[in-house]
Amino acid sequence: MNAAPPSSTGLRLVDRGRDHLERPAILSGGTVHTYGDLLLASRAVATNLVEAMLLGQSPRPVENRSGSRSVPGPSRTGDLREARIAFLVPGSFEYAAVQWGIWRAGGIAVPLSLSAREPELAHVLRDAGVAYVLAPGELVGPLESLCDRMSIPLETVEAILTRNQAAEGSDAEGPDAVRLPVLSPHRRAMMLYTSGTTSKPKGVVSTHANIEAQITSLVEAWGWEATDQIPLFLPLHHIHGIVNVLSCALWSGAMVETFPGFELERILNRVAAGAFTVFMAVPTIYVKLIQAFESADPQDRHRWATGFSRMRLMISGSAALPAATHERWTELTGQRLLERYGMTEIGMGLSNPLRAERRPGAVGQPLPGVKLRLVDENGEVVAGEGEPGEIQLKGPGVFSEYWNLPEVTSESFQGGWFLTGDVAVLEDGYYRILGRLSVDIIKSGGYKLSALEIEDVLRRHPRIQECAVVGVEDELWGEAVAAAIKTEDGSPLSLEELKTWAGEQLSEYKLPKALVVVEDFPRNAMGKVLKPAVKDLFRPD
Ligand code: MLC
Ligand code: AMP
Repeated sequence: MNAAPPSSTGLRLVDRGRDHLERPAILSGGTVHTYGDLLLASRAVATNLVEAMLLGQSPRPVENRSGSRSVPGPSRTGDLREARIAFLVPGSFEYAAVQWGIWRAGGIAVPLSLSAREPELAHVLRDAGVAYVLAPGELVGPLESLCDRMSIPLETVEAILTRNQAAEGSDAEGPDAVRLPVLSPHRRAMMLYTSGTTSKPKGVVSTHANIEAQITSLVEAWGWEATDQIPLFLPLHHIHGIVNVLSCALWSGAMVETFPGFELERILNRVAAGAFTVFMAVPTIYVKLIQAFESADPQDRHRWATGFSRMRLMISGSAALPAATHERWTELTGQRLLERYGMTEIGMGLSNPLRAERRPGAVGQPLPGVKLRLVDENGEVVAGEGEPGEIQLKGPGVFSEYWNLPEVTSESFQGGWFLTGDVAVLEDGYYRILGRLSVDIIKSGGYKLSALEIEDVLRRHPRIQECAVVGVEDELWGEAVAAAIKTEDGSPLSLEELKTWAGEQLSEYKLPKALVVVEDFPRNAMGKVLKPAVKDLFRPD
């Protein structure tokens, strides 16, 4: 039985918005949108989606990892019953309205990457079995022929937002109005595509309960308040932007200011104007900010430093923050960055403390609700400090399954512990990340890339016989994609030529930044390419 009050959606993130109806939620495109606006707009999205979907095909219910959760059967209320709804929407008020709207209608939100090329979008739409696609008018063009070929309905965000707007919270919906479902937190909510040890990205499925646990853990650990104001410039098909920034802020009644991307100058001006209390970014962004400081005139440096120094909290994550970058940032702004560690499958796992030492080069301790252990190469839980091991993790924030990949899912868990593939060590009470078990995962500017996915594309080049992709150390990107190739006839191929060709199939940020043409690859006795030795090919002498 659901004990929620009659006006409840069953989703605490959405229901909490009613406590802040008049407060600003999202500043986007120069307009302030309140929580009341967000509730109204998300309700319009939900009811319009339900109407559109009920008129069309009924979505198929699906089994989860344990196979135990049943999806509600047909009811008088309109319920998308976990249909996958994809949306290609830049960070904005409309993004939040669409995400909440899909949730309120009982769908699974599948945010698409704005950088994705057509074959990448096609993989997600096909793999997820997407039933409906939403995009703003200006982005519909590139999706039209794809959706047409795949017979997936495509609608503009403008249309789905404006049809049949009903008053939020009123029970005065007419007899013909769609009644939205009261949702169980154990329903699937979101699918994020993540690259990794398989060539094609996998769909990471999280339930509403998982997302809520990820949010509440961070709200507690980082002291989120309704008075907080945060800029949002990270991509919104990844957990960093979606959960840590957008959802934590909206849970707290705080305000988010959206930017179409990392617009350095505009963001610095807003920082100098004192617009933000909290700031979250990946290490590459801190490197870019340091470069901006170092080439600015003293007046600008002073304005920006004052803005940053007044914030109550600045966080770095998604990739390793070099201790030197951490320290340089403190010299420039007086801020001690708080570094934390996370992953799409788990939310955030480890964090330096809000009110105690924030140690450069370390990621702190387990966050509230997170149980963590390190396991060595022999499968033994490490006994104590100083012994490295793979991070294995349990907790209510851990995802439910990789979509349609039951075997991959079960191989990713051992006795209920999720195997992250990251290696860490505990030193003097703080965990430090040492690296990853797989050489095929590359973290570039906070994006996780699969060497296997990039190799699969490069291998299709008519002149490439064989190739090996690796991540090489890079001051700006953390790791940069580098490709070693063997051409059919030993003829040269330029990086630019390769990028132009591969750029049709791969997002720009996956394209190699360095290229060598080799006569043969370094191999072991079995003939297998030795990736560590391939990395050495890119080391400056
Ligand atoms: C852009 N480029 C990249 C890149 N981003 N190349 C490699 N890696 C990247 N991450 C390319 C551009 O395509 C362009 O190519 C060139 O680099 C210069 O681009 P730019 O305009 O200077 O880059 P910018 O637009 O400023 O983007 C940089 C960035 C962005 C750091 C803002 O990459 C970004 O938003 N990263 C964050 C990703 C993220 O949110 N990850 C979280 C995943 S969740 P060319 O060829 O034209 O020169 C996760 C869990 C957790 O990790 O713990 O949080
Ligand atoms: P993603 O799959 O995009 O969610 O990326 C998750 C991965 O990012 C983790 O498995 C780590 O390898 C890496 N990561 C996240 N935060 C940190 C950090 N603070 N230090 C080092 N690596 C990190």
